[in-house]
Amino acid sequence: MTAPVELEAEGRTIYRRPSLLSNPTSYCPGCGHGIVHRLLAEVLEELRVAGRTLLVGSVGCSVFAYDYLRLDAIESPHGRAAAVATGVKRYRPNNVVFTYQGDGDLAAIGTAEIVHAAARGERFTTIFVNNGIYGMTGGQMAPTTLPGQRTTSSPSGRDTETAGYPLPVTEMLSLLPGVWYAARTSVSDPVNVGKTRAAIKRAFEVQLEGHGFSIVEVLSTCPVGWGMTPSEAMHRLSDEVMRAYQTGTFVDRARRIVQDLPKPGTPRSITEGF
Ligand SMILES: Cc1ncc(C[n+]2csc(CCOP(=O)(O)OP(=O)(O)O)c2C)c(N)n1
Repeated sequence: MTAPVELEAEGRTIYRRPSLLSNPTSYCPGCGHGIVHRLLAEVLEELRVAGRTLLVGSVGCSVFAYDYLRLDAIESPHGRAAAVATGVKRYRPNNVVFTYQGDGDLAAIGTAEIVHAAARGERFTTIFVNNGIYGMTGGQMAPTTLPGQRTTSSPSGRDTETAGYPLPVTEMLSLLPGVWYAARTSVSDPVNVGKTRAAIKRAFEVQLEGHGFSIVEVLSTCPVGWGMTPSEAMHRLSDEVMRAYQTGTFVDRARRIVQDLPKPGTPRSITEGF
């Protein structure tokens, strides 16, 4: 069934599907990727840059972005999106270039690529969808999995003795001077979806202003991988996940915002939260 392009209630338009978004998607019910796709479509339409935007796809459920966003796209091998985007943006500096990556792709196999692209201050944007798990391959533990979280490869829960603590990628990258914008948001409810939209827009503005690397990490859901209903997954995201991962803008150098990163002992900090 094709969803309506526009919905009205009481004479008002309450939903309009962005023209950049094709429909329907094949994501599982309750998956956050569809929400992030819509926000990307809205923002790129609003900024009027869709015609010169190039999406660098990755591997994982995130890969379907190139099916659902009517943008030019290039696919990269698992983890290598930041390296591919580096080449594309350097060769075509007038294009708006972004990578769309999951946490398995960006924070595991692709760690080196993202860290070095950020360190070099490459002038592209990364949309990093963190659902704390390898979604596409069946729900294995990722570097972002919370301590104690059961996954198919940590059936008794992530043991920090052997598997360490989750990687706070965006805080780590925000320390690098080449990183001009770094924020973490969530799709847990309409208010946070709105904040995610604002962060995605700001990240692209930073690129359009000609500055260095920009990244938005979006805390998201994987109900099937988490073994939950869509509604349970949304509750887990707003309770457990958002308690562990601080949201907000860590750095926006063009606006001279450099947030003090949480120190151990600070409530909701990246260490205490876990
Ligand atoms: C080189 C290589 N290694 C492993 C895989 C298998 N693989 C496909 S998707 C994936 C995990 C993706 O997880 P994530 O990036 O978190 O995305 P999600 O599916 O959760 O959106 C893996 C390991 C692969 N395709 N290529």
